[in-house]
Amino acid sequence: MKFAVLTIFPDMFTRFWEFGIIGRAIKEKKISASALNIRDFASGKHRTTDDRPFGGGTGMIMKPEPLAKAIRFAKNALPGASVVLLSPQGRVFNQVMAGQLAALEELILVCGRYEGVDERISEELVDLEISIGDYVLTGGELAGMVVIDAVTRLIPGTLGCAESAQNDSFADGLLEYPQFTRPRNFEGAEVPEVLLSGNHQEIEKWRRESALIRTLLKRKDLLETRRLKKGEADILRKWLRDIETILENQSARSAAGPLSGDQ
Ligand code: 4GO
Repeated sequence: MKFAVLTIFPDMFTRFWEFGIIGRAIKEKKISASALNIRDFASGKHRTTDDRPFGGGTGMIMKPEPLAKAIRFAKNALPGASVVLLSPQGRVFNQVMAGQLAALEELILVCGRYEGVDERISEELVDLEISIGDYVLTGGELAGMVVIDAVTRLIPGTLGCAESAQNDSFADGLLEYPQFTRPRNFEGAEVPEVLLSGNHQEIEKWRRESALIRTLLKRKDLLETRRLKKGEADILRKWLRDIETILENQSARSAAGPLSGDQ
């Protein structure tokens, strides 16, 4: 994958490219990355990249000419690239989209500043608008970094075996199971016994159940839109029966009256 970022603050990316899995992916040529300064494509003594909005109002808008020149320059270097604009108006980014972008060869990421870019840029030169979530940032740069990070780690060869994307939260639409390392007892809190048992079948079963209940408790929305995998319906039914038993016992106690030993 070849990434090109367009920004008026390219220095924000110089250290970003250096570290961890992204740093290694660049060194090992699994990805290439460059940040181009939109100001280099602006004309005039002051190389202005922003201007006042037609119709009035507060704030400044990114001028279309420097942006268009920058996008065309990047497209000349990466002719097969899709052009992505980071914007609160975009499709909300998720793991499925990260996987789709990871399958591409080239990506141009446009990072706006001020109050955003001239609408004609998004209309004419942008293939896809992406939002990293429903909040407003002062610029698209951090959003661009989020997309690059999530995409890079899905490119084959960028993760070591230990970091494998297979067990990720969301990899199969569920949150990840709880993880523990030494010590066995940390400030009185014990590691679940089954994880120390050495019984790998039991450990697998515990992890599948924990991932499922955790998703139900923390992110019910993920389960509502996902097709249940083999065995998961049985696990949910077992919990449902346990919950029903608890409720039935409660009604039985209430029916027995206030002096039946209930607190
Ligand atoms: C992207 C860009 C939020 C996002 C942005 C997001 N804010 N949620 N701000 O992905 C135009 C000027 C957009 C600042 C930019």
